[in-house]
Amino acid sequence: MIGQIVRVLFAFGANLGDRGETIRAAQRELAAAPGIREFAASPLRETVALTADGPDPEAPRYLNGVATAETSLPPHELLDLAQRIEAEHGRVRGARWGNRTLDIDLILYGGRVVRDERLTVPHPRAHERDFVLAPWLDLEPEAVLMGHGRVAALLARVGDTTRPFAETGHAQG
Ligand code: A4P
Ligand code: MG
Repeated sequence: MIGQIVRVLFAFGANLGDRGETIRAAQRELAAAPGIREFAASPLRETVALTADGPDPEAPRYLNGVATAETSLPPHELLDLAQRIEAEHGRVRGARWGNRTLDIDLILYGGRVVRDERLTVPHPRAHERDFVLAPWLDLEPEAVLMGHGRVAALLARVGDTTRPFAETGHAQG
């Protein structure tokens, strides 16, 4: 059977452990998974933790990044895969928006809208988060977020508090 090929956008976040190594390892696993191809990851950015009470400069900082890919997997199978990889990297589900070793969110699944108890796509908060928009803009300067417009304009509106992160052992482009 020939499945439909859909373009997707993932977002990655980590603020515990070896953040960069965890995100890069998770991305390698995703890129190698059956049903995923053309995987391309952004540079990572260091960001202030956004908690349920707002930005917390005292909390461990996050590294955040995004990646695009093409997939033949249905959206819920992609979520299963992402959650399996989160669990392998020691993700413990505690408080909402609490510290974590790895978070993988599905931001876009082609042009599809999905809204059920497990999955909301497009991700409902992506348009207001510099830690999603800034690395996305690094990867795709002309990117457009379905329903919200150009990523460059969205980032200008929310303001960019992220900082580039120099990865050790990461080849320069
Ligand atoms: N779920 C629904 N839609 C999606 C989706 N599009 N992608 C469900 C992934 N999961 C989705 O997520 C809870 C449930 O959301 C999942 O079981 C899945 O079925 P979770 O990862 O267990 O919990 P969470 O991530 O704490 O919750 P939530 O509401 O998704 O949080 P957000 O909005 O992802 O925010 N600050 C910085 N600087 N950087 C960050 O990356 N991340 C968060 C989490 C908070 N603060 C942050 C960052
Ligand atoms: Mg999440």
